[in-house]
Amino acid sequence: MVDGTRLWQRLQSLAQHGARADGGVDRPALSPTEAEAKRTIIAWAAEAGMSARTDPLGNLFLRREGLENLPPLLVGSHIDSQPTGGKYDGAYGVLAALEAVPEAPRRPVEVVAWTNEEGSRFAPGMMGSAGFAGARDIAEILACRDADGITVQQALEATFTALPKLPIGPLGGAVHAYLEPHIEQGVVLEQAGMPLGIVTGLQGKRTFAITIAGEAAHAGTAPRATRRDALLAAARAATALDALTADPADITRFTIGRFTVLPNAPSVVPEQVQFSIDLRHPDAATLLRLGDAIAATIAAAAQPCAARTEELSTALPSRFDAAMQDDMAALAQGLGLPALRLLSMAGHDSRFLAHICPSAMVFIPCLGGVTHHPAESITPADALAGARLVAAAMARWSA
Ligand code: HGY
Ligand code: MN
Ligand code: MN
Repeated sequence: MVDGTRLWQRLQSLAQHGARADGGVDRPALSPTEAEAKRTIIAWAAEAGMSARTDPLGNLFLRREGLENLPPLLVGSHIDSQPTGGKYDGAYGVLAALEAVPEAPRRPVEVVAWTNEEGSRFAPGMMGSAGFAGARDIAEILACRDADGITVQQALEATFTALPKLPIGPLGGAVHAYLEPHIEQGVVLEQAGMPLGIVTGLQGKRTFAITIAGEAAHAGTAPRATRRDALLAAARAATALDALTADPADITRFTIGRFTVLPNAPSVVPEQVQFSIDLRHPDAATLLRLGDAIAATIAAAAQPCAARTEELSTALPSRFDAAMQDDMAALAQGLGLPALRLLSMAGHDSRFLAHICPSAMVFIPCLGGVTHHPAESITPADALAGARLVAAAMARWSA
């Protein structure tokens, strides 16, 4: 039986791992704070008689054995956060799943917390789910470095050392189906006055790493005529990309979220700028057209500086399993809980699980659509409603 009070208390308790003074959460992937959060979740799972294991990518699995030895139903999300994150992005999905696990299912049920969904410490994101689904090369993942030069491999070893009793199982394996509960991170449900969303799919997303190479020079003596100023070149490129992705219908999402200048000294003409691009669109052809134009747009605008565009990830729009959506719509109706079908504008680990098994998502509102922000908030009533639907779906799909 889903206990809304316990779920709410656990959401607040988990948020203490990486708590920010402003009420938000800063819990980087494979960090000591994330390892402590895992320790807390493992203890809660043990109270419910569930076992815990991890895998070579640090994904965390909490398992309820089934009456029969079948491929498990997998339900969960992630517990890493953005540096200025909220309490509920990802964490809600893991804790709602933990709250909703049936007592004696025919099919095993596993609650999962994927490694590095956010892609903030290590880019790109969704490493744990992509590696699990065989969609990314493991060696490439392990070699990724954070801003301090620490590799995923080294961060994993630190996490395994912090949790020495946690068995490390194999990577991947058969999965019966996957369900990801998550906050909407938009305002559609709130504006519709709906407590639940049944997600039809994910919009497409392409991410890029850009390097603009200029030449360091003295701010006082270097003539403008001979300068190769990487910052002004990057500014021209950003302006040109803004024009490229301008969209009167306001559907295209173009973001430069990270921008670093070297040597970042007030009296030195910048010699290098690196910046990120996050491009999203629900239409595959538009996403391809705009993404394919990025490199040439930057190269032209950055002259006389040199520009390098590296695509980090490409994910076309994806659709979730129609039968699972219909099941959830019927279950929500049976629970007397209104539910709206909607496309997800945010990316989720379900993108990769959908490559290997029938997958679905359920949303609850987050107030004002505020997310990836310390003020992210949900209501206890919506948290409970979501967990009740997850419990009904888990019971149905593990029977
Ligand atoms: O970026 C995303 O869409 C996800 O919230 N990490
Ligand atoms: Mn998330
Ligand atoms: Mn997020």
